[in-house]
Amino acid sequence: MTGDAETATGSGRAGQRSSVAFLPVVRGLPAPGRCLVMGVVNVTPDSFSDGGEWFAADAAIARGLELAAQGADIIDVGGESTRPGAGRISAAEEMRRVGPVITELAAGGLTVSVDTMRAAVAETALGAGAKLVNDVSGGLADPAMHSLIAAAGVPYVVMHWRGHSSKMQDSARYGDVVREVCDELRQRVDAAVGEGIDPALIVLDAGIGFAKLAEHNWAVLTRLPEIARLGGSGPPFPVLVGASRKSFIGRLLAAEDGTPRPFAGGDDATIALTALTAAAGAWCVRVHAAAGNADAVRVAAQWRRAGPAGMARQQVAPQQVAPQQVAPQQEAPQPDGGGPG
Ligand code: PMM
Repeated sequence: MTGDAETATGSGRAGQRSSVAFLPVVRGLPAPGRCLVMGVVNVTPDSFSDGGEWFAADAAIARGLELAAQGADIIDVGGESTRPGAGRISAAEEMRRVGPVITELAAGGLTVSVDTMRAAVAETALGAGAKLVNDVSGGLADPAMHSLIAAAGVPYVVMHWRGHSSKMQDSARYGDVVREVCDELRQRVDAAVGEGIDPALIVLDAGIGFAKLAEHNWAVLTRLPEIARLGGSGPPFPVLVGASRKSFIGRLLAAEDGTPRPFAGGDDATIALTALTAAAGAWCVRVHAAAGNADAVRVAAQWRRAGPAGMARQQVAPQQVAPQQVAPQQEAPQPDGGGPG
């Protein structure tokens, strides 16, 4: 483990330093100048959040297209459920589930990510047109993952993870959850960079609901800027937030008798979290329903532009805010298309 976030970031991320008004840009992915919306398509019979609704390939493809039409910038396709207590499926079955869905969505011009912990599945997905690998284990589940990502040169989500779903909630024990999440993420980032992954292609995720109780989820959600800098003072990594429909929302919104709100009944609260986390600088939110979240990220972008940090940035001469200062070798942020007011 290194003692400083700068160690892992090294020269590759120099210049990706951003003020609160800047959003990181990840090479090869959409850069609309606001927090991105990642729509979830779980090609599983048993995911907690959508209960197998998109298990058939044609239903999953239709859902991906629908999410994109509702404003999702990226479609995240996963074949293995990670709900607490879930067992594993074979790699062959995982590929069978996600392969045709990714092929079809990518062929349709959508930006697709694959949600997998397996290098072999990631490789198949990249071959089918996926542009981003979303690894909830940050490389812990499959030692071949980092070298595959390094060779492919694609963006890579490193999530905080303490073990497979079958017993991950046993590990939901922390003294200082934010510090421990930062330390453990830093180890994964160092391992990834050590295997040749470009730090500019790494996205961090604190792993909401993964080995975390409600109090842990709220702590990390409210301290995203610290997570982005891995608890140090180096440049921030882009941060992905996956809070959508998770059980801590259902518990917050429980009925008077304590019965948790069913998962789909958490969509409005998810939108509220999207607005809050996007305003705090999240790079992307991973959600099950796109439309309201697509509105929320636009509200948050305007909030950031209109706020003191955004105003200060507008007062700086243009040559002082050249795109390279935001993200070298990457696209300049583009306006979101929304006018003033
Ligand atoms: N959560 C789930 C699955 N994949 N990926 C990332 N990066 N972050 C998450 O929080 C995350 C994930 C589990 O939720 P789901 O069953 O609703 O997809």
